[in-house]
Amino acid sequence: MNDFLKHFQMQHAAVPPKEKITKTECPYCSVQCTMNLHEEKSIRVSRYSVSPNKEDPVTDGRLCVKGLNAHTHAIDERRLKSPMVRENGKLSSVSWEAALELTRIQLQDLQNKYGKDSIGVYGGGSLTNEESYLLGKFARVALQTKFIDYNGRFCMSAAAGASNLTLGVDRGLTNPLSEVPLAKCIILAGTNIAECQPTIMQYFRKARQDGCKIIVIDPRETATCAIADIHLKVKPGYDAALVNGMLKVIVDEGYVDQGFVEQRTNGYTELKEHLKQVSLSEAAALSGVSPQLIIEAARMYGQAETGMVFTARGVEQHASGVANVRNFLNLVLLTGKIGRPGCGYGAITGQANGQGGREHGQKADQLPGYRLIENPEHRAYIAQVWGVPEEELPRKGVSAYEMMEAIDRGEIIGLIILSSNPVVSNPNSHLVEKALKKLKFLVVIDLFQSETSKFAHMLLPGSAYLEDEGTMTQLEGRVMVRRALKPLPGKARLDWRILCDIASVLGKGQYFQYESAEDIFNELRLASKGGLADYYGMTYSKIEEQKGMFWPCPEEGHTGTPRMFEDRFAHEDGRARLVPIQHQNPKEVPTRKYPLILTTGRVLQHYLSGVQTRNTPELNSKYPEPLMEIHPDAAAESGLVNGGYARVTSKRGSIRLKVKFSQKIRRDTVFVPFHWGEDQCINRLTNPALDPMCRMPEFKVCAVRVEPLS
Ligand SMILES: Nc1nc2c(c(=O)[nH]1)N[C@H]1C(S)=C(S)[C@@H](COP(=O)(O)OP(=O)(O)OC[C@H]3O[C@@H](n4cnc5c(=O)[nH]c(N)nc54)[C@H](O)[C@@H]3O)O[C@H]1N2
Ligand SMILES: Nc1nc2c(c(=O)[nH]1)N[C@H]1C(S)=C(S)[C@@H](COP(=O)(O)OP(=O)(O)OC[C@H]3O[C@@H](n4cnc5c(=O)[nH]c(N)nc54)[C@H](O)[C@@H]3O)O[C@H]1N2
Ligand code: SF4
Ligand SMILES: [Mo]
Repeated sequence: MNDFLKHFQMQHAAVPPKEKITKTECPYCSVQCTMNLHEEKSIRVSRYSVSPNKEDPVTDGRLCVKGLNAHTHAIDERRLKSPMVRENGKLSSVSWEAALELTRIQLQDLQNKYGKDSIGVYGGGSLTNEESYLLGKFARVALQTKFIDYNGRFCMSAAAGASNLTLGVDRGLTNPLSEVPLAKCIILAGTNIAECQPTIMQYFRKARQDGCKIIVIDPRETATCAIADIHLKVKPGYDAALVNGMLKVIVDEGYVDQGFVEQRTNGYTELKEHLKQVSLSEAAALSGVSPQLIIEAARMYGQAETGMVFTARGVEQHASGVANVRNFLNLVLLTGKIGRPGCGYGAITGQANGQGGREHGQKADQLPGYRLIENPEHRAYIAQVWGVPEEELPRKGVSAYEMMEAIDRGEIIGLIILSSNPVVSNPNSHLVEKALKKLKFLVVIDLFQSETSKFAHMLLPGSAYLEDEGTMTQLEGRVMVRRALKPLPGKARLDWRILCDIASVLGKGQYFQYESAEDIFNELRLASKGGLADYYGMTYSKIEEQKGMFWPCPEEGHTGTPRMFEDRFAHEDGRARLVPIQHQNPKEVPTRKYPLILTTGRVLQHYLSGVQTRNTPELNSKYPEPLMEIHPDAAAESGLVNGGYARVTSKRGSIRLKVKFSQKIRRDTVFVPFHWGEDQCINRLTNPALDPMCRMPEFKVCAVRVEPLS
């Protein structure tokens, strides 16, 4: 060994790498697990790893495999590090000044020629509350366009619609998770918690240990079924029919909480009349669940002293999504199981900030704090907070997929996408690709190149969770502060700064003067004041002290609202609405040509459109391509072999998928996860039929045919 090397090694031995430990929150699902990020700094490189945070208020330090690897994508070398502009089909790096100047020219030119509404804005549920709020303000004030919507339209809109109609307000869980173990019967409908919110399974396991009965409703025997006492293997699209059967048993066998129904609800007479027409045998025939099991499940829930009902996308992502959820809420209300410990409802929120992202104005019809853009008082209040004339605020626009249709028709000509990958996540993605190609100006603000950025004229490098500070509202309605831990890579900028920068070149800078995310939060507090989702009483320091605060929190001295609806519902008369739900068939049912039902969803290792998790080797290696789950009997009929490939075809398209036999799925149904793009994108096949009220697409049912491929 030469002297230099010896010297070098001794130096190294003398200076052990320095470790810095900081707290952050997972960027993926709605549980928002907190964790410790370890940075080991040696001379040239930093090494990062993650350890559980035992002081987490919800998970006692549990993390799932996605959380354990979440930092990998954020520190990846392939992150976007400079603005890029497409010239002659190729993206090349430009300075921020050039990118912003080009953006100004393009946006002003299009708006001068085609009107303010020729530009659309499309957001996402991974954004902080501050950014979701700012994006809404950016569309209405900087661009003055009515066209803004976001990916949460595909996620929470049906549950939100149902909760608003029935309860008067939409907050994902009406009770904190800590009350789950107090429930004596729990219904989990279309929610696969074991794979999608794994770190909260402990609450359900604890409930079960304490004697709670658990009913799972899902066309597949999922990992969540491991805790089920009863599994109702419902036919996709037939939940409302199944619940009508359960409601009938509850009324006929006397499990109705008469006092609660009289004092706290409207509509019982109409519901009772409607249930007279329902026959148990028809409910069973439609839903594919035997009458005995329907009766057993209804008795289990009806007789329990306390109970909770949870729904997620399995029930909600249908053209009848609002009606489906309202029928589950009928169950909750008829039995008086809400507003007390261990009694409540929960729509299990999906994205990191799926809850906050739907409250502060990135939805087409909405202003901050759940205010409505068509309500004159709401408009006047927000116009005053923003310092603009009320008449200048645009009216309501259209939902996410309808924006794609408007682009296809040539009504929207320029689009800014912040934190979403619509080419993979919209239904009927052929139309989306066709539409995006027609845009004269598409700006994508992302961390990586994506299936959507292929169509971008300009690609701007945004911020990942480790760099971006702000608040996130997790599934319980608990607002948390996430601190920034790392500098941005290269020339990337904070997402909210990018919006302020664009506003500034458009001459609207005076409305977007913020020094920090906290500044934006303080404006959001005021904008939400007096609204249903009221954050006025929260501050960063109070939130941190209390380890999160539940909204509504209307005054400065207020400590937040963990349990909702103890005395009254949010409708003006304080009462919840019972409502008769007529079962409706899915918009597409199997035929001779398309004999199977396709349903879609998630797997543990991947997240949404997959851009982040497919770029994480530890996750991608465990589940590298989409698998089509099919029952061996159905597969045999079509000549498919396990591990072989199949062509899967719907009316809208056809893709090639690897086949995975599963005894756990219904014989009439195949399941495909949606985390992949291009030739593996299952949304090339899905049906864009929309719910008439909330505009949720029917991701969970369409008709397909499967054929073997060599
Ligand atoms: N690993 C992982 N976790 C995630 C995500 C992710 O991408 N990956 N995404 C996050 C987001 S944004 C969301 S929205 C949530 C989603 O969380 P979930 O809604 O739990 O996830 P999905 O897999 O879409 O659907 C849940 C279940 O619905 C069932 N299902 C299908 N059709 C029907 C039906 O007609 N009726 C009933 N009752 N069930 C049906 C499916 O078999 C599936 O098991 O997960 C969050 N967590
Ligand atoms: N068939 C089918 N389709 C579905 C569903 C289904 O169950 N079945 N589920 C629907 C649901 S519930 C959802 S939520 C949608 C989600 O659909 P998408 O919004 O398309 O999903 P994401 O993968 O979250 O897209 C996020 C994009 O933004 C980037 N990104 C992530 N974080 C940040 C950030 O902080 N800043 C910036 N600038 N960029 C960021 C990522 O790299 C990625 O490219 O998909 C829907 N589509
Ligand atoms: S459960 Fe959700 S928030 Fe927690 S580590 Fe896993 S993906 Fe992240
Ligand atoms: Mo979602």
